Amino acid sequence: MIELQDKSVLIVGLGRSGLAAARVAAARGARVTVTDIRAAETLRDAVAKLPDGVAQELGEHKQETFLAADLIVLSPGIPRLPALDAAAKAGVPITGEMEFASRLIKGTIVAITGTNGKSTTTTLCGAIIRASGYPTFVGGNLGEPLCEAVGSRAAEPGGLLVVEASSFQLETVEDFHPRIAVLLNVTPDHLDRYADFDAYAAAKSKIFARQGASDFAVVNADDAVARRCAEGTAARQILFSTSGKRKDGGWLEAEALCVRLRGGDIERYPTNNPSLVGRHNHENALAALLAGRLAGATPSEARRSLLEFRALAHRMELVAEARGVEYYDDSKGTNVGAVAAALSGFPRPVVLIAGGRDKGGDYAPLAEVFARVGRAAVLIGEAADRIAASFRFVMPEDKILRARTLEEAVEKASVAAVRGDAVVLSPACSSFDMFRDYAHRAEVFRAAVRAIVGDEAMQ
Ligand code: UMA
Ligand code: ADP
Repeated sequence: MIELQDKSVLIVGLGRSGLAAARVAAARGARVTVTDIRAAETLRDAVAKLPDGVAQELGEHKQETFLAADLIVLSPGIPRLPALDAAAKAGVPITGEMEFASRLIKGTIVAITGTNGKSTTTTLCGAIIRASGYPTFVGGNLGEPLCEAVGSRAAEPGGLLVVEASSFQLETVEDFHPRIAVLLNVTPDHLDRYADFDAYAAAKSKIFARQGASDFAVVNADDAVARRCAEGTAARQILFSTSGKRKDGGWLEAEALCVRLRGGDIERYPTNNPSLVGRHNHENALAALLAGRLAGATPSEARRSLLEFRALAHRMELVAEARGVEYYDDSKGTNVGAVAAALSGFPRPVVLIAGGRDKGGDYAPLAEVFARVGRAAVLIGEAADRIAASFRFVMPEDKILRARTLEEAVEKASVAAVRGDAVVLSPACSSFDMFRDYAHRAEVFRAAVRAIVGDEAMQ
């Protein structure tokens, strides 16, 4: 447990993480300052929620404030800043919001990372554990920062915290110690933040850094990079696979997700939940089942939670059907691996709406999958040229369309689609060139679809 009384704590970023961290630090007697690059006018809502006595430096980051702090707590989205480099050089301790929270938590942590599937797996695993009767917190990168759990029953001994951990959050971990750490997959993403793919994978590997021999590392045996990331872990490895039969861990049979732990009986779970279709969702379900069972959930509650699970919003969500064309919102498909997984095995020809802010990855693996299911593509945003350059190898030029806005893209996609097709927004990019975030992008998509198909065709 860290001592914060009378310490000078600087919180960088006043989004969800910064606000929660400021509250926690202030409640423990720290002298808290928050700094955010955005101007005060745009931060009014967050400022109103700050506890009394928290100092604010908004619209700028002042180096002298960084140098004067006893501890700096970063929001995950904060990039490398000159003021941070200076503080690090001067020996000021710097940590991230998730690590900061974990130093104030005594409950058992189940942490889940991977390039894709984190939110689905975290939500399902959280439901399985909660249904089994433990005081449970479910959050992290999923939305509710881990600081929100501090002081709750879940954070006390006997409680469980199911935490989605992003690479950004894992960059700064030191004492963060999951009893169960899950690594789903590692494919290129966020290459605009990391020097290269190895640096990104190294951040993911940090989920295992503090684990010991009595902990568990749940790892996707089918993903060579994930296996490599877990190589050095001191924890007991529990592997799962959707491509091969295993004798222990997790695997897939014709009609069942199979789990066998520590030489026990084979448990069989159903695969027929329509919200968990596709090989990638079977991976997520196996990981959630293994982590949940290792954390103490019962097989009957695990089975029930698996059957009751409903897909999260903006993950291949059917939003409308009109004239035999289905419209899907997969706005959360923000990298090549996610979109490739969503499209591979897709049962209809796809008119894909993709593009946005480029993250420096290679679109060729997406083009390869798209070649099998693609009817046409409508490209938007800053990445349009790079995606077009890859798609040209698999699709005639006149099937690769451009649009200046998402509304225009939906119009063009609707014209290109024929009965039996699907129009899918699955951008393979982040949204920040045109939208606030992926949820805003989804909202605009839904409104644009509604404008074309009418209210009665919406789901
Ligand atoms: N800011 C500065 N200085 C800078 C840059 C940004 O002050 O140089 C400020 C911004 O003006 C803003 C604040 O920092 O006010 C935002 O901080 P943040 O980006 O860390 O956002 P939070 O609201 O704290 O949300 C974060 C996660 N965001 C990111 O990692 C980018 C959320 O994940 C997470 O749900 C939340 O913490 C709670 O844990 C979102 C995300 O996009 C969903 N994650 C990435 C992903 O999934 O790919 C990693
Ligand atoms: P994350 O939280 O890691 O972004 P989500 O569970 O929100 O993951 O899923 C985001 C998108 O990634 C989904 O719409 C789906 O297309 C794809 N996806 C989900 N699970 C996997 C997986 N295990 N492997 C590859 N892609 C996946």
